[in-house]
Amino acid sequence: MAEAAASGGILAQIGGSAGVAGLEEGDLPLLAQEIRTKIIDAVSRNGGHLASPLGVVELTIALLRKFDPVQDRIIWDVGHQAYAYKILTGRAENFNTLRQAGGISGFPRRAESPCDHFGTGHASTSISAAMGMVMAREQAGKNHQVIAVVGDGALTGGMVYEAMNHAGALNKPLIVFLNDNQMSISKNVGALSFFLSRKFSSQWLRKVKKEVSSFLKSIPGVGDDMFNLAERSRQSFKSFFTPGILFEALRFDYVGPVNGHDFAALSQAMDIAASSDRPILVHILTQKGKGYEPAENAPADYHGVGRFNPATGEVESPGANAGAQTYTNIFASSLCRLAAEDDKIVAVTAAMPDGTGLSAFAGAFPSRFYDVGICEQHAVTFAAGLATQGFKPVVAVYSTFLQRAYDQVVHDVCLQNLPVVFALDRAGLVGEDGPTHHGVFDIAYLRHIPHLSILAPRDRETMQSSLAAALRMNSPVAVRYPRGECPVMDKSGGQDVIQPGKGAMLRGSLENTEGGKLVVIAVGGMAHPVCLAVDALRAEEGIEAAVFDPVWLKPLPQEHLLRLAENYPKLLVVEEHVLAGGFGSALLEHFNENGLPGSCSVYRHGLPDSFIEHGKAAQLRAPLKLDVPGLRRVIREILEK
Ligand SMILES: Cc1ncc(C[n+]2csc(CCOP(=O)(O)OP(=O)(O)O)c2C)c(N)n1
Repeated sequence: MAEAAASGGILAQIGGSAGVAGLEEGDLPLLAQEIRTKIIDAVSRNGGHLASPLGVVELTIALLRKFDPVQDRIIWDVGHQAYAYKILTGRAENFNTLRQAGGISGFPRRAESPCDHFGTGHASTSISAAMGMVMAREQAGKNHQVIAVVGDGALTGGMVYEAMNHAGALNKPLIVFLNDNQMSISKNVGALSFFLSRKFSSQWLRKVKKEVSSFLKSIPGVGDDMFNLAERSRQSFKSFFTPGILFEALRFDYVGPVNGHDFAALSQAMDIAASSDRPILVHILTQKGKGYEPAENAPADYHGVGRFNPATGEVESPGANAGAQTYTNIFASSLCRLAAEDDKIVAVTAAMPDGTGLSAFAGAFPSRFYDVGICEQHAVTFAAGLATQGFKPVVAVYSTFLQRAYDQVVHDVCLQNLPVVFALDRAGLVGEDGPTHHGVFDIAYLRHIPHLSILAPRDRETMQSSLAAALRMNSPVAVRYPRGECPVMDKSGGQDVIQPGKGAMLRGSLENTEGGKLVVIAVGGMAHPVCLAVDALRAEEGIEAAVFDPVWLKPLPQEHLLRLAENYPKLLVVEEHVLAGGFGSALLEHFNENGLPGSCSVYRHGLPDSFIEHGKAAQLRAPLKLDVPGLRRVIREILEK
């Protein structure tokens, strides 16, 4: 392979995973280096996950030397770390299209390759899916391997234990590789992370050893013998208390920890795993960001990054919008301001302190901040518990991740009418992370729940006042806001959100004194592009349309809506959310129940009944007509109807 390396690299020569098995061990470090270069190159151009994929390069190579990615079923938990896997399973050539519209997805996808056996994106699902595949294999009498690769962060999600509990009882061959880098996105949290990193070992073990020893010695007659036996036992106190005991209690065999960057150790671990006839967990230690200094030094910053200079690691500033305030920033600063005045406000995140902006709160109010790990279900019920005791919890969570805590929202929070505020970030299209991460279902999965109010701020001012209004309510409230820059808009909305069920007229008037034919009802972040579209239509085409922002998606601003329906011939709802069950649906239901003035027609514009692919948010919005030019066309078309 030395020649191969000379003639364009090992990667170019091996042509896929089959070639990896044939390589000599001496060639593997060079292959790992080439893969890292390819990952850094693609991510520096397109943005994406970096530190996690870099950490599993050797593990991926070792996996593919032992297992067949088509016949065997390899499942990557979360899936953001599977870049090397993609490169080695037929996607090296177009890997540079990573996360681009029409290009390689940032996550495993069944439609993308026969080697992607299960689509992932949300954490902690891999062992459950693997268990389904294990039992399907048993039903079919086949003998391929089923393998889940799961991070220590994903191990903080309860589904992992539900699946292991099941696996341990069924006792069929299943391989779990625990990729332990001691990091979730930020530093991993929880008792388990202490356990895995053996932080309990020194002081705690000495104490346990002392106590157990004196207990054994104190047993009359046999105590000394038992103590000597324990001392001589194959398992010393220290090795007895390995991370293995947790998994062994769930009836998994445990192997490890194994150095995840040492090919010889990994190869041995693969052999042991492959020869197991029952559930086995192999504990692999890896370093997040391995092989790229900036990511090794700041793994949380390089968990997910925008475009950057690969030579220096310096992340590109986003051009003209550099320094722009995002909805997340406004949420973070508003929350800190409100919390300074009210010590009952506490904040909860499910492993996303940076993404949700709660790091600022954590710094200012460390004793009132809780990172519970990647467990949205627990986060919600935990907040419910806090609320029963007089606290005002704010659960900051991405719209897409709250999906998995639906029952906790219904049963634990809303049924008991507890004052929990859900700060729903990333509501709408998120861009390159794609369909697993778009937050386009939350209005539908929340608005039918009794007691719950929903606010959708449109700009900086309403963002601040919405959070304040939500915290004043003595009941559950969701505040949904999109990813990205939070505009400053000319209509002051500060007054509008103080009273539930009152919206704001942004262009035109409720009475339609202008005599317009159409009012656009723009939900949350859509208000800004809708106003730009309406302003352009007026200035450039002489077309008149009004704009109303409901602010409150629930309770509906009924009185305002009725006046609009009485005064305008056409109502058009615009929302970056699926049409089914969205705000437009709510409006139609309302008018169906309460009567729509005969002269008025209602139109809806939002997302179709399909999953939206990955790509730059602007590229996704254009064909959906959710950008300014598209909105202009939609408004014009409806006016012409
Ligand atoms: C249900 C859910 N909540 C939150 C996230 C956001 N998220 C993506 S990766 C990640 C950390 C995963 O840590 P780990 O499993 O240890 O993988 P690593 O990145 O360290 O390789 C989190 C919290 C998610 N993907 N799914």
